[in-house]
Amino acid sequence: MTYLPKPKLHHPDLPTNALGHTRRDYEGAISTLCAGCGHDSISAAIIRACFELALPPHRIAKLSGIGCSSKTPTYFLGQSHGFNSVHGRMPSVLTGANLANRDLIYLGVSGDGDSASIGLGQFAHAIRRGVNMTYIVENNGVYGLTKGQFSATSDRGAKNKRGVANTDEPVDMVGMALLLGATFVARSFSGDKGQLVPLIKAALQHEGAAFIDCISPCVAFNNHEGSTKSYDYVRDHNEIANFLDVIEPREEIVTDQKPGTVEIVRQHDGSILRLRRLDGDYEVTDRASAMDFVQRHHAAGEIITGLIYVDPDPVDLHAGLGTCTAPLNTLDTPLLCPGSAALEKLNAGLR
Ligand SMILES: Cc1ncc(C[n+]2csc(CCOP(=O)(O)OP(=O)(O)O)c2C)c(N)n1
Ligand code: SF4
Ligand SMILES: [Mg+2]
Repeated sequence: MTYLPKPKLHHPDLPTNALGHTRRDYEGAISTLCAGCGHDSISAAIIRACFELALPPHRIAKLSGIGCSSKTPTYFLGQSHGFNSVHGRMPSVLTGANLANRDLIYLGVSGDGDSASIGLGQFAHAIRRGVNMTYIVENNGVYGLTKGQFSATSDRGAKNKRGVANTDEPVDMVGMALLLGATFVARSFSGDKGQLVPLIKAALQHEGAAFIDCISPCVAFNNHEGSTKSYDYVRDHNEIANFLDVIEPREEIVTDQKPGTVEIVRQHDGSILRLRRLDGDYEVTDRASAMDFVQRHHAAGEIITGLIYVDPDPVDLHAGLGTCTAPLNTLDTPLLCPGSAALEKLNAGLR
């Protein structure tokens, strides 16, 4: 059995959000992943972020590819739209859905194999087109579902469970996302929910291509000594660049930090990102210096986590294409089929 529904009963005093929903209203089926898998912590962070933002579940569309990571949408947002696509093909399905109905909030969930190996081309084009989405890669450096082969994000020299070292250079998803023009780029760790939840909240409110590379240890195949995606390794090499608070437009910004250590970024939708810098003297809105910062730390063997880059004024795919603002399924026949005179006029304009 692969689908275990959760019992509906819950404590009557559970806190509710602005919509009157409890956290339980954002859950899905019971997870069938291995106990301790990082992916389950990411599902919990997504549930918390959507609950705290009081997003209407029916306005969210969750899409994934194939893999343990891509199974996770079954375990959260059980009242939202869902589409489990083919291995590596989630980005094009999400792009199509977004073009047809821009009114939904798009959440793409993928794995490092799904996005950096078979799906690298799809990932690249969805990001460079600026599809308005939150794209989370649950990065464990292996193909977990097919029993632990190295994926394209596995570091050169990292050892598999049998002690064999990887000989290939890794694909750095954060570096790729920055290069491809993502307007929101972050990295986090499934073991740090305090960092991950605000990043997901900010990404969901970002009106452009938001990418989060979330390191998510695979306890079955990649959590041993010699792995660079294990809980211990990531904890020892995690260099936290900043802490993020997401402030709703109506809230007051209060800061007791020294000038220069706090950066305020107002996103297009009015939400405010308050960044407390721990490391790095670069501007989070400067793509070139963000790339330099990530590369320098990568060369030193450190894993930078936090909000790495944000463009507060993104241009999304719809703005670029000048598409109509209404979802296509709401257009009526006269609009969809305006008659031969309108067609003649259109054709004349193209001659
Ligand atoms: C076209 C195709 N090729 C290969 C597979 C076999 N396959 C299933 S999942 C997977 C890798 C999944 O790895 P990842 O995306 O990292 O997810 P994880 O299980 O690690 O979370 C592969 C190769 C497949 N299902 N379809
Ligand atoms: S095999 Fe790895 S990735 Fe898959 S559920 Fe188990 S721990 Fe998670
Ligand atoms: Mg994987």
